[in-house]
Amino acid sequence: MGKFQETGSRRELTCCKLGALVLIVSQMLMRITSGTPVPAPILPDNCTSEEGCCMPQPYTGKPARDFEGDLALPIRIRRPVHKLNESEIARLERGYKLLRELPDLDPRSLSNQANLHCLYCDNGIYYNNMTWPLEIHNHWLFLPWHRMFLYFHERILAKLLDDDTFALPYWNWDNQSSSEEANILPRIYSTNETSYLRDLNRNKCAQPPNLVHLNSIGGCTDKTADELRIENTQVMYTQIVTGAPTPRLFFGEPYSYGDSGGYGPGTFEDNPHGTVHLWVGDPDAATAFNDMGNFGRSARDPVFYTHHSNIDRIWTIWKTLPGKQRTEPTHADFLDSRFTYYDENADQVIVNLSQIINTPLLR
Ligand SMILES: [Cu+2]
Repeated sequence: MGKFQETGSRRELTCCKLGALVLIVSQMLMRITSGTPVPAPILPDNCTSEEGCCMPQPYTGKPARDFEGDLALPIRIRRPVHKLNESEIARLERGYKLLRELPDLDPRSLSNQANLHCLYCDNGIYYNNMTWPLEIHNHWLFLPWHRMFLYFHERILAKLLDDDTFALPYWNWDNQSSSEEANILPRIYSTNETSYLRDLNRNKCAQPPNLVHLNSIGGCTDKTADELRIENTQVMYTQIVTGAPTPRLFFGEPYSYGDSGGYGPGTFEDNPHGTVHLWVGDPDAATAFNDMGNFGRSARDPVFYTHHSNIDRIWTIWKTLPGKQRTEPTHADFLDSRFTYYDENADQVIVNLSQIINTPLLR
């Protein structure tokens, strides 16, 4: 099972440097020679998951169709989770209650959405004749794949709630204000024992009122709240502003059809995205750092979606920062990669990556 931040810019190669060099060179050669966008996998037929992440069989939905977007949908505005009002909280609770009540055979259930995320990372999908499994982390597909995963998660909740205005909230962990409770694990996701937003596998040191540690390597820290506010601000500034002035630095290394993934995360994917995952996961779980800290189970925790809602938001903000290169990659292997998801009706939909960066289309 893959752990967040197993690779990345912050990790020193302490052994096998020669082996790593050979691997990197062969990766670069593969990138030069492969050069085609990732085609849409056939779900669940392409599944090779050894972690039991395959989607329900047989597939009972309509034949997979190309995503078109629905311009008749209302524009949804995502709000900070610590500022939701009572009716918004009740709606969110009800949505996750309905989601958790879906049967195991429904590909929209919370556990099957987690399985879909698992499939796209933990060696779950091998294309015919390919040496490496498809991987959507640690390179430039990370941000767009997760944006669309969230899009369908939001649409599934909206359908269950019969409310097309439903929008996911975002966990505003980048906000270090001492007068707001933005940078703690959201209370509505953590403090009520009967809440449908809770998850039992979490780090005991990630409970409110402890502040998030954006430089976390998992587990606890003895830093004070003031120290954490300063360090968190520094992390945001170096990872999003000074350390990521180009698409390659922010999104990560190129990834084409058939490549081995996992060697080139962008600054943002690594930290704070990966560090927040690790901070929330339970270091003492049977599989250390479950649920949030492992690819295979992270999307079982409802906080995953509010965390990634903030990732999506910061991606949008990054594009507005000064500098002429704060744009999405323009290579066809990026723009024309295609992914298969399940929509709010449990039908398979194939999305072209260029649609994912077209936010008006996503409403
Ligand atoms: Cu992920």
